[in-house]
Amino acid sequence: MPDQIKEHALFIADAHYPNHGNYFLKLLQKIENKTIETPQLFLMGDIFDLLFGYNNYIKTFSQEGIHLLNKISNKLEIIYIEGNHDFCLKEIFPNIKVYSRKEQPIHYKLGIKNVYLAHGDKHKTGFGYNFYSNILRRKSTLTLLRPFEKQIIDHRMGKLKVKKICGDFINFEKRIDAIREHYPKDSLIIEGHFHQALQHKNYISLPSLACQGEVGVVEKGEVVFKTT
Ligand SMILES: [Mn+2]
Repeated sequence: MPDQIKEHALFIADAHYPNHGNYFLKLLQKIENKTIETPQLFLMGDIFDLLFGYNNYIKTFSQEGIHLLNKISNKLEIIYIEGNHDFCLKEIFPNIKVYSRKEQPIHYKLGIKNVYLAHGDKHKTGFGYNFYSNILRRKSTLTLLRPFEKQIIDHRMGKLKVKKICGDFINFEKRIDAIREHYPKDSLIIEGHFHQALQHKNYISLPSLACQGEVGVVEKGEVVFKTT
């Protein structure tokens, strides 16, 4: 039996911390000091602009966020769905339920409705993307790259910092319909990744915390978008 998504559960997606604002850190502080109360926190991927396990240098960019998230995870149920910018996270967050791209979608229930959660880069990404992400998201690759880590990571971080991550997605409904084909018609699909903040039929494209400054909140059994 799938777990329930609880009333007042919080969905955070695509914060791209720390390169695209510190909304994420502010939000964590509000959860920690109980300004925001939630029984369940879903992190929907690309929360960090670049973070992966088996590497100490990459953690230095996001230390405050990592530390606070770990602290909160001692007393709050947190589900972390990895994105294409944050992966191999199980070793960084021992008290968080972390799901890799391979393990997605995650099946939950919202009332009697079946809900499928994924970051959003699972389907319709093509061979190149799958090849690249399968190789990259591996402990062996990350270990192998370690001697060059500073150059590679500094270079990547520099590019990510100036990358334009907000904007409209052309033909988005067509893309959504292609994703919807992989799921039962009467289910609800919730994803991040596209930064669009909209619902199309049974598909919810969560707001990006970095772009819209909003999160998803469950109110009276429905997911609504709210500024934090
Ligand atoms: Mn993404």
